[in-house]
Amino acid sequence: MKRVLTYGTFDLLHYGHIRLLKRAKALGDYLIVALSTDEFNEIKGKKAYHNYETRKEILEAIRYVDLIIPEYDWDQKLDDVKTYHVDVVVMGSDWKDSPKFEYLKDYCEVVYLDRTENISTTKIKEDIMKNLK
Ligand code: C2G
Repeated sequence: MKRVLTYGTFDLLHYGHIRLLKRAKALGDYLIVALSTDEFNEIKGKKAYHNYETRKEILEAIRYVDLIIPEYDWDQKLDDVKTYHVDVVVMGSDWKDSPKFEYLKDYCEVVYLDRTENISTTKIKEDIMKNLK
């Protein structure tokens, strides 16, 4: 049983997120998503449209996702890898070579998958605002 772990806010779920989750699951047999809490989003400087419970409910409906745990701190990742016996941590390429992930390479595989172009939660919000004008 190869266990995969990924992190994120996953707000206003879009096909960039879905493609990340699909490819992450394809790297193993069991995908854990560490979902940023509302409090951690504040630390990240992100204001999600949906709160944690709603973002969790939406993610639970995605066939690739097997377990959702809270992400509440930058420094919980190594504990997560050990607690859940994670084999692979996967992130989009915007995180490539980030010290927030690279150190995990001593404990598990770390894989960066190409980020899907031309879609983001920010772009969705901006496009909606443009169409309202
Ligand atoms: N993503 C992607 N393509 C996009 C948008 C997002 O592949 N067009 C990926 C990101 O690279 C990330 C995941 O989808 O791996 C979730 O994206 P966000 O919710 O924006 O996550 P982020 O705020 O980067 O949180 O501790 C790590 C952080 O919690 C990561």
